Amino acid sequence: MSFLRQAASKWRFLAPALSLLAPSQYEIDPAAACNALREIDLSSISAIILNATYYENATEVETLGVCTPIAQISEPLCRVQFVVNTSSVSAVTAEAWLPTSWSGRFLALGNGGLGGCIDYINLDYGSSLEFASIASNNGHDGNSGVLFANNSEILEDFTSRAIHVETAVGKELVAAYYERRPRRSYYMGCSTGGRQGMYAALHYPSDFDGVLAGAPVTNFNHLMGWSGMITKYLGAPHGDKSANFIPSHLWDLVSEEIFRQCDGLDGVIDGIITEPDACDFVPETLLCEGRSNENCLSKVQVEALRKVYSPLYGLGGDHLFPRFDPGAENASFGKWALFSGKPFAYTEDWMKYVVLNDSSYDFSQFGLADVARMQAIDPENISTFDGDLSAFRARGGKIITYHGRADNLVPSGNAKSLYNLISRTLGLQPSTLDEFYRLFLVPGMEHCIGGKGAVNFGQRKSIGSSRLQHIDEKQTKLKESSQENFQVPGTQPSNVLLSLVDWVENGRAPDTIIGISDDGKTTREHCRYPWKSQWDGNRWMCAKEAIGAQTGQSLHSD
Ligand SMILES: *[C@@H]1O[C@H](CO)[C@@H](O)[C@H](O)[C@H]1NC(C)=O
Ligand SMILES: *[C@@H]1O[C@H](CO)[C@@H](O)[C@H](O)[C@H]1NC(C)=O
Ligand SMILES: *[C@@H]1O[C@H](CO)[C@@H](O)[C@H](O)[C@H]1NC(C)=O
Ligand SMILES: *[C@@H]1O[C@H](CO)[C@@H](O)[C@H](O)[C@H]1NC(C)=O
Ligand SMILES: *[C@@H]1O[C@H](CO)[C@@H](O)[C@H](O)[C@H]1NC(C)=O
Ligand SMILES: *[C@@H]1O[C@H](CO)[C@@H](O)[C@H](O)[C@H]1NC(C)=O
Ligand SMILES: *[C@@H]1O[C@H](CO)[C@@H](O)[C@H](O)[C@H]1NC(C)=O
Ligand SMILES: [Ca+2]
Repeated sequence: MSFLRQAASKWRFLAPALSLLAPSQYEIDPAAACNALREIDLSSISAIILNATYYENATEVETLGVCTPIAQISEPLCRVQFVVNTSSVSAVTAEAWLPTSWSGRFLALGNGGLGGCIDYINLDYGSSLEFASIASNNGHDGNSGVLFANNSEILEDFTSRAIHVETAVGKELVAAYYERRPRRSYYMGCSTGGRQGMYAALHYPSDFDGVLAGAPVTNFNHLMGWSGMITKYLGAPHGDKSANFIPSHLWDLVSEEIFRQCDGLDGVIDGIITEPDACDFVPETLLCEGRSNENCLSKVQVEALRKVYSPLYGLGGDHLFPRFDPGAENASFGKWALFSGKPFAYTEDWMKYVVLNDSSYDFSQFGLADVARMQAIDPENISTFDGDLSAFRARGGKIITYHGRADNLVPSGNAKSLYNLISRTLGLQPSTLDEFYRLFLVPGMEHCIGGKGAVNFGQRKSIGSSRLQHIDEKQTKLKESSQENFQVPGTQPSNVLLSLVDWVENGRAPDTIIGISDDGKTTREHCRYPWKSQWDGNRWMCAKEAIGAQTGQSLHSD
């Protein structure tokens, strides 16, 4: 096997100086080198190796943890499983997938929700793209907050420590296996993973050269508060016994009415509301007005909708969180998370196991005072709503962030708020901020993936369609995968992870990101905020002018 010789030839391509290394270094047998990692002593960094196994061929393997039983390995690699003690009462379990064909790059991966789940799909994706890839369980297994109760160490792993620890140990493993440290280090994650990436850039600015942060759940306490308030407006915890509750067949009606009022605002009736902030949804058109019709809403239900589609303000009238994006109500993933008449599970867990340490907490008491309380405590600095990226910027770090505009779990307004916070904090106007931080808003995309828009742009491994990815997360077997599935003649969707690499390593920043729809039929350029996606009669373009303006200046002619 030409293990390190192969790696070396890539190195030579990318970094000519390394061809000076002695040839003998390239003659190591990868399987033997992998087995040797079992004996490596990492006790000085509180880590132990559980196992190290070389996989010569694509295969399915059993996983660690409780989230998914089987993972796919697509390329030859050394799989290392390890545990790092982060305190006497907490530990992070992690895996490093070290591909035989290595680009010299390191990729750390994040988590989702309140998890707890090693991101096996992207370990496979990253290693297939020749990154030495690391993912952890974020300090606890599963996707609930129960273990946070009375244990600020496990909570700290989740809020701020696990990514830093997996990265530190991961880089040591890379050095041991390839006999050199990674040339460049990247991070990729979405949702909680997006927040973790932002946290790393803020607090560990030298961990990564590039961060890809999708739908980051920054301003976390207010997000938990907002989610809790939305469920309250809609009847939680009393479900269909509450007059505010809106049953699913009426949500279909609400969604239809929103699209009737707002789909065409962008000039194209396509089931996508390009700019939800331009949608001034008037729910009163759905009022029954005394009719005893099944297909209409009571005054109380319409009032609930008014609150859902308005921003959240605090007890003192201060703006806490943006509104639910009109059009996102029809998203398929997590569709009833906020509409079921039950408390949002993460908000309830956050109150019970973090804010109060009281598993008997009664959610019917939840209100704005609790939102203020969460924020005042800001448990282990979870908020991650800080615009001071100056240290990361000074090191030359780059951040790409993206957010779907039909995201029913985290409003896309949160990404705008963060962008504007950073701009304000650093005193940089967008054209200067864009030198290291770019936000791409993705019309018609749900939470991280999925939806009617051009939602695939390399933000994670594509498995035929992102619908299948949702199914895969629900523990079915992984399917054969290929990025090439998504290429249609004449248009190449972007790979946003490799765009980040190109930006960091070659200084070529992506002006736009091209996505392709789940059915493979539509591509569309996604614009970086504050540019607007605008239909010029023939095609979508990115324009500086407000949507609906007659003369948009094209991004490319800027
Ligand atoms: C981690 O903690 C466990 C349990 O406290 C202990 O058995 C183990 O030796 C520790 N590992 C390291 C590397 O310190
Ligand atoms: C290490 O992994 C291999 C392959 O899955 C397995 O056969 C072996 O039992 C594992 N060893 C330990 C100590 O878990
Ligand atoms: C890997 O695949 C090759 C070609 O099919 C086969 O010869 C080899 O035995 C396989 N290796 C393992 C470890 O299964
Ligand atoms: C909950 O437990 C954590 C960890 O022990 C502690 O820091 C916090 O003060 C506790 N909160 C309350 C309200 O008791
Ligand atoms: C909502 O989603 C369903 C299922 O995907 C679809 O059939 C329906 O047309 C959508 N409604 C609107 C208004 O887009
Ligand atoms: C946290 O500890 C307190 C004091 O020991 C206890 O009353 C409470 O039940 C614990 N909370 C949880 C959720 O275990
Ligand atoms: C949270 O932030 C405060 C204030 O900056 C700092 O003193 C503390 O160490 C931080 N905690 C963690 C877990 O990072
Ligand atoms: Ca439209």
